[in-house]
Amino acid sequence: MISHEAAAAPTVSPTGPVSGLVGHRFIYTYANGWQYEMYVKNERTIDYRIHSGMVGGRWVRDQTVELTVLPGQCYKIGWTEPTGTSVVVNVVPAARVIHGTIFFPRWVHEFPSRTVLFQNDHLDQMRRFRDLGPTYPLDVVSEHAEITWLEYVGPDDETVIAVGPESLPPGFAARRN
Ligand code: FER
Repeated sequence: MISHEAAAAPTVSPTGPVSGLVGHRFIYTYANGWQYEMYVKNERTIDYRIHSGMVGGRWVRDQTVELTVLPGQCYKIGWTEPTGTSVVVNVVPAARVIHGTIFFPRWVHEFPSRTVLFQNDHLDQMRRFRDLGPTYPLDVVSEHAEITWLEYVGPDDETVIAVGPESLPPGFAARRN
C-alpha cells in the first residue's frame, strides 16, 4: 500500500565529487561507429562535437546538463537538447568506457541533417523544429563506447571546443592515448 508517512531519509547519498570529471575532454566511438567528443566545462555545462554518425558534423557549446556520480567513479550526464533529443551518458574514465542512451524525436530520426550545424547559431530554428515534430515514436539508441582520447584540460576553457569538426587538423579525432 502507499504510505502517507513522511519519507525516510535517503539511504543512498552522493558518492563523491563530480569534480573528478569536470575539466576533462574525451573522444569516444560507439559500437555502432558513431564518434563523439565531449568537454565537461563545469558541473553544469558541456561542449561537444560529433565527428561521425547519423548527425556527424553537428557541434554545440554551453549545453546545460545534470551531472552526478555513482559508486565506482561512474559519472552520469543527462540533458535535453533544444531539438528535443534527450541523452544520458555514463562515463567510466578509469575503464575508458562510456554507455550512451539517446532518445531522438521522430523528426530528427527522419531528417537528421536538419541538426547538423553549429547549434548555438540556430537555437530558435531548432526549437521551432522541435515544436513542429513529429516527436513520437522516439528512436532510442543504446550503445557502449570506447574512450580513445582522454585528457584534463581544466574547466571553463572556451578554446577546447571552439571550431566545428570539419575545421580540425587531419587526424585530430583519430589520436589515441
Ligand atoms: C553523446 C550521444 C549523443 C553525446 C551527444 C549526443 C555529446 C547527441 C546529441 C544530439 O544529437 O543532439 O554521447 O555527447
